Amino acid sequence: MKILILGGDGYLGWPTAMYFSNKGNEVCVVDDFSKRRIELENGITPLNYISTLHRRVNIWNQNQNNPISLEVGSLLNSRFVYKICENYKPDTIIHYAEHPSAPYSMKGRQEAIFTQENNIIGNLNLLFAIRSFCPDVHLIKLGTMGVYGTPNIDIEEGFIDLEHNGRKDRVPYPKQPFSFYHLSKSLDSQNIEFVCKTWKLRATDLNQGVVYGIKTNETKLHDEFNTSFHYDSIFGTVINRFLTCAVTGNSLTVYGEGKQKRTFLNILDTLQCVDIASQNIPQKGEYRVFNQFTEVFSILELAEIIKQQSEKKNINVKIEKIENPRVEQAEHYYNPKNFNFKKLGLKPKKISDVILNEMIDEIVKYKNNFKSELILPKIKWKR
Ligand code: USQ
Repeated sequence: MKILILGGDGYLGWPTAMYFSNKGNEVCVVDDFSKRRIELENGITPLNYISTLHRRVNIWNQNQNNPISLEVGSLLNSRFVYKICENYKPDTIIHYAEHPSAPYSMKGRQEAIFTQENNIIGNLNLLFAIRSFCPDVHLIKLGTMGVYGTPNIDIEEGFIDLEHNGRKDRVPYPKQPFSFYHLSKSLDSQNIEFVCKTWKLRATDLNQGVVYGIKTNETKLHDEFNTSFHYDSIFGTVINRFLTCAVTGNSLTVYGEGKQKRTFLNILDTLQCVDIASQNIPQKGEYRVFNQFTEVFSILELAEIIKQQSEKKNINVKIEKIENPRVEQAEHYYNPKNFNFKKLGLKPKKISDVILNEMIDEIVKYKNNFKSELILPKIKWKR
């Protein structure tokens, strides 16, 4: 399969590129390095050592049978996107090239606009390029569970059957996003659904939960193949942050009472899900949504799991409740469904096993790079 991976320098993009290349696919990675620029602007560095994408690709190509190709450019540049689709003619496009941080998007006007422009207009450029140059391609776009919010009813996979005034219909599941970032992910999804109907494209939207993890089978092949592991309050996701705090002797920063619930999955399960999605190709004109997560916890439950598992390695952990910088429901019903991936054979990892067997030891290796000033959240949802 010819696979274009947009956002190939990212936390998920680079491991995905190696994973699919290792399976014998022809892979091309595309990135504009805008996440690295935001890191620089905000004084953020990942915990582990990260090579340039060029170097990672070079070393991969010297050591592995199947080379990866690399293109540098932004999805905001429509001519670049057209050229890539015209020249490469992919069978599958895995679209990770959207800004991933809810706190960044809530920092101010400029950051909100940048996030939405990059994510929505970049995606639109891609859709037009697909229509012109590769209309049969399978677009797999990374979405987020955060588009659903925390409604007081079960969360279905993208669509819900409704009965209203005696009539029935199947309609898109209501969106109640948590941030300008999550809003960008619902607007790009609507555009994709619309063009699948109108232009007869085919797409899978992966509404993914919060990812954790530091290693994949391929990152282990060479020191230069690390993927970026963030623990700061802008790019670090909660489990990665909590574990880094635990290992470095800092308190776990539970926002509010920690009763808010979220969905989670390990980075290896992200790879498995994207693989499963790529092998099960939708019909022309079909837009489908898979909820991509394996476990559900409240933030306090998560903190307790991390404390218990860390103590098995003789690491003492303190949990501290701090004022929640976000506006989110403090306590709520939460029952999201993930039948699609289960039906297609997903074999999930368990958070407690991954933490104990892998993550703690790996974070210990890099603990001297830890910068305590990156932990406390500085961006607030309300002024
Ligand atoms: N939280 C804490 N303490 C922390 C950090 C976070 O209590 O130190 C809480 C937050 O209040 C929130 C939850 O943990 O309720 C998750 O926060 P997060 O920063 O791990 O995740 P989030 O901002 O929701 O975004 C992350 C990724 C995003 C992805 C999303 C999936 O950055 O790209 O789309 O997870 S989801 O959350 O399902 O929408």
